[in-house]
Amino acid sequence: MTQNSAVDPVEAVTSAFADLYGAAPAGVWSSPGRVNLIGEHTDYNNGFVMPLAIPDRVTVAATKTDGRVLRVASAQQTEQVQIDLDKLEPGSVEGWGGYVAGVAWALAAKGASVPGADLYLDGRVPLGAGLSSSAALECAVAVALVELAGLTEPQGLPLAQVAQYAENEYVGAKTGLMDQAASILCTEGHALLFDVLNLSTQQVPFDLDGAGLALMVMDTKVSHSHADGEYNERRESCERAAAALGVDSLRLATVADLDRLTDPLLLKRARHIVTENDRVVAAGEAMGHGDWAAFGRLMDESHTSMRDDFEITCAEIDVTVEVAQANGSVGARMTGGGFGGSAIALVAKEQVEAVGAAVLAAFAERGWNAPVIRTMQPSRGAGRDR
Ligand code: GAF
Repeated sequence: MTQNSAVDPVEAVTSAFADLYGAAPAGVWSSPGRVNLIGEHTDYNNGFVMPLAIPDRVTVAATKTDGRVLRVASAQQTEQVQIDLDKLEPGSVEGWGGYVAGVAWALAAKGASVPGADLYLDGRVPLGAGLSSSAALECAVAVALVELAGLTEPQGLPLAQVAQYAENEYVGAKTGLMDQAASILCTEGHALLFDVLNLSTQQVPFDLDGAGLALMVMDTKVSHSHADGEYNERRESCERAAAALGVDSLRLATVADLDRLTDPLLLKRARHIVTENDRVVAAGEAMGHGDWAAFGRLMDESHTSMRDDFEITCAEIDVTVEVAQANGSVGARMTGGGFGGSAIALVAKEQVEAVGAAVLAAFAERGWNAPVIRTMQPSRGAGRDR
């Protein structure tokens, strides 16, 4: 994916739309990627997560048409996709267009009357970086189509659930609700504490500048091809562990229950989920009190649990985290589904350069491609931009 970051995305899609379709768009909408601060693989176990929206977004210019077709073009793709709204069924459109088709299909499945439309997309969430580019795409299209359809519902969490339904049932990726909820619900300057069991959310103020901190996001540029299979395997292991414990989901299990698991692998998988849920709750409290030392310790412990119990990290991610920790990070961990992607580190502002240089040096020493290292602020969720 190319990142045309020199040009404002709203201007970029507005002019590209006009060039392609011959008139200005009716509107422009966008939705962000996310980093998850803590709470990994807990969402599909009905647990707790704590993501924030990143500044990278997918932006879409769109206009309703009279036909029954979605015409979709993208700044990052050479081919235009045409989606026949009357012939949608799971998997009928493959590749990137499948996420757009999936959202139209999911909205229709929930009773919405989706109109024909012309769309022009600009996706600036890097692909394969563990920053949730697919949810950003789904949610940008979802907010645009709902408004073009003249609907006031679904909005908020129900709209995130529509986007998740598209991903689960149309695209066929059995992911949890975190990424879509983050993309729709996050607000600037806050982390989102989300309880998936009760579908309750809390916006926790996350004032990095006020605390003298920076959030480093380090994209290792590694994305392992077996990641989807491993993700599904972890999900199944969690379901088996919950069944063995006689609970609906691991959210309802406690550390004391773990002794009853006789399969050593299921024990490790379940231990990650049960302890991670406790860590997210504790992290929410620590952030609320501005106790950054405690928050950072929980990040470090989360990483160890992902590495040793859930076994979803990889060498490049572990080295990134270890180097950040060795260079004075407040806390560091992998973010996202795993097997590559990005690590995050909470770092005193004056340490950012030293941590970044040390990570780059560690990668160079090992002959690995350089990671992309940035700092990010908690940003706004999905919405209309023009
Ligand atoms: C991916 C999934 F899409 C999320 O639902 C979540 O499970 C995450 O991996 C791991 O926490 O981003």
